[in-house]
Amino acid sequence: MFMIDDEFILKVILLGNSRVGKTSLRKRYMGKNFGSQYRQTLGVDLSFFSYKYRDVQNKIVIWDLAGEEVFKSHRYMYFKGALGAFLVLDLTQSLDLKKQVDSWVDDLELNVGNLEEFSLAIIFNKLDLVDSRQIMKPQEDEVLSYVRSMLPAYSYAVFETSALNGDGVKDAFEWIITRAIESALKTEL
Ligand SMILES: Nc1nc2c(ncn2[C@@H]2O[C@H](COP(=O)(O)OP(=O)(O)O)[C@@H](O)[C@H]2O)c(=O)[nH]1
Ligand SMILES: [Mg+2]
Repeated sequence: MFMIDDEFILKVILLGNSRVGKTSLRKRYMGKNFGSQYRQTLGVDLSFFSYKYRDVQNKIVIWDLAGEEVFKSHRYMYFKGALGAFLVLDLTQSLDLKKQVDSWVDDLELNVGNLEEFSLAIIFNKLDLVDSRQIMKPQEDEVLSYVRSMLPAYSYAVFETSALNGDGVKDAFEWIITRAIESALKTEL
């Protein structure tokens, strides 16, 4: 977290295997209404926008992996300073779900630790693909319980989203953004 001109600059990261929909979710949320800026650097796509919360203007930066190979050598940098993350999973892919979640939990443990100020939104994306859905509510609950058991200090929320039609996207981003701002306010005190 940084502060410039009385404005928090807050970092939120997108986690998840490739093709789960991270970039589509980011683009859907940014939409046209935001006057956002966008920059690509070191295999990471950065989106910036302002967000007003409790009369305070905040700058949010969303980090999005452009490719997994680059990620491996910049892992620490990717996580550094983030107050929240999305863990994006694909509702149409149940194969290796546990393994997938495990690898992201390992990364969080290693690079974030079990910090009370950290918020994790678990996103089940591609909700519009009803006929190919493979992950149902009970498995979503299992994923949440499992991640929470590994990293009990975080704040959690679970969302089902469609980057295609926008369902759930605004709720998920607003949750993580407001959580990050509250953590920043708390940390600052
Ligand atoms: N039907 C549907 N397709 C999606 C959704 N989100 C992403 N996709 C598609 O899944 C593929 C991978 O998406 P992308 O955002 O590039 O995934 P990333 O690698 O995690 O950034 C693309 O073909 C997207 O159009 C969604 O919610 N619904
Ligand atoms: Mg992407």
